[in-house]
Amino acid sequence: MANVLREQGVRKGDRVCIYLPMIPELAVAVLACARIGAIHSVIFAGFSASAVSARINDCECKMVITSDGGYRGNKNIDLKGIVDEALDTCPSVTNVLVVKRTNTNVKMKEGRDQWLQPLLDVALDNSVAEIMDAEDPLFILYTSGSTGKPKGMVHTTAGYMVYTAYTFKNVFSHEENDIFWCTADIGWITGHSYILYGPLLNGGTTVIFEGVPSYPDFSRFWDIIEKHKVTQFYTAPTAIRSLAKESLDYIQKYPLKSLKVIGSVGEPINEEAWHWFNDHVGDKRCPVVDTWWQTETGGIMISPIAFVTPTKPTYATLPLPGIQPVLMDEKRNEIEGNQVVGSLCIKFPWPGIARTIWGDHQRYKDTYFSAFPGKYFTGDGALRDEVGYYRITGRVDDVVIVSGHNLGTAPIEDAINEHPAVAESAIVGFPHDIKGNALYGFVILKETGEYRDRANLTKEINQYISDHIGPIAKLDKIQFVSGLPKTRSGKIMRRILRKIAEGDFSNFGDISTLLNPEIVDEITKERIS
Ligand code: 7RM
Repeated sequence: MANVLREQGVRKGDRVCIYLPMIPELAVAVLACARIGAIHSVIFAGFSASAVSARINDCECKMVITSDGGYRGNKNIDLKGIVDEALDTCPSVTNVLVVKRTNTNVKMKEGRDQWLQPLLDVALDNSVAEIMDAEDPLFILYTSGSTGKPKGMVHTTAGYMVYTAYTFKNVFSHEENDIFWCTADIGWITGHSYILYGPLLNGGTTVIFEGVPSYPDFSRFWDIIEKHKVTQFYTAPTAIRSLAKESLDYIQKYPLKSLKVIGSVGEPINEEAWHWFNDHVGDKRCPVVDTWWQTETGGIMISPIAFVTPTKPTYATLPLPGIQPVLMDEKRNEIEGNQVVGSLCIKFPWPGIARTIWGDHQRYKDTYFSAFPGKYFTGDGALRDEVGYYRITGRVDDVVIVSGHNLGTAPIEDAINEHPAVAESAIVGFPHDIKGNALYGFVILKETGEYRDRANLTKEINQYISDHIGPIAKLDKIQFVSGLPKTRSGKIMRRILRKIAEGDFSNFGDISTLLNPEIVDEITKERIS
């Protein structure tokens, strides 16, 4: 593959965008770029044509690697068609390589598009690795920006690889012959770092899964763990919650004895989900590593080290050796001591930190280094408990001030999720004449049917909040919904919910990164005024 890329004129420093489903060719394309010093930019194969074209134009890649199609559950996605549409507005792209996956009929543009396999068939099978400087870019990855233009985070050859290798080996206690499975998509940083680079740099075996946890049924994950004797299983709270609301029969059929360590990433894991994961997946025997990190950090920053750090539900626990987190107050002072809350910053750089935003170094400085001068600002809030363990409470912008009280929406959601009828919830603030802000809750119910009486349920949910947090955190409005607007990486797009709660339907901004844009209409129609 490296030879094919060189043959097609790709050179060190050139950008190559990769828009592929979770097939081996995706890993091969990424690694081939790394070998020849080309900067890969993987675009998640669920992004729309306009999102693809925005990313291509930002990094001005020469080449796109895609496929005739991809499967998602029982759906067939026309990836090549999406690329064709995107490329109408992408003058930098001269070359498109197409992997055959679904045997869908696609249009091939003369002089631009070629099938990959015939090129591989005639390529030489030895290729000299390009010599790189430690600080040469390895890849660009766009963050699923909740506002504005996506940010192309730039990671470097040495720093990123050192950091992913180090964190992978230690956090997951990786040993020879382990079978590591991270359920993320390679289109996200979690897939880059812990499907590809981390495991492979350690000579490990990594599972690539093309599919969804619910197809053909809710046993899929457990079936794969059993089939491949997976030793470390790394997934997201959103997946855990979606499986926890189904019958236990789906998981109890599987002994899952091969598992040694289980991990969570992507958002705060609520208490109920943590226990379900620990009890039913880890069998109370596997350490749960709740790993906090970001696209920008390259690898895991705050996390238990399996078999070393005692775990605590909902806590990411301690920074990894070499990482120095600090909590800051509104006056930009460092908060000392324990049992405190603040904005999470990192005091000193580490090997895996993103070096810049592609083409916009000023934006990089403004976004990460200006709120708290001299420190890297994560955008997250955290608390430090009595022994110095960290719990990430969510984005700092998810704080709502109600009657002068700072309320984090995440702990309120935790409380609601404890209610036996609730599957998932999201809370936002909306302007209120007296309190300044009040709280609006969007709640998904489990499909048990026990709780038909919505008015009663509303009272009970507020009672839960009262009991867990205090009456101040009670919700003014509760709307029962069938889903929440989520980005493709499972993050709730709260700015949309905030607008709906406010009653402002004029401009939801860019919703092209939503997995389920249709839900926005449903929620808007049934809004409680
Ligand atoms: C790896 C990844 C980053 C944001 C981050 C947090 C949230 C991630 C956790 C978490 C609580 C965790 N990269 N986040 N992991 N919050 N506990 N273990 O997700 O760039 O896509 O997102 O995700 O808010 O700032 S990301």
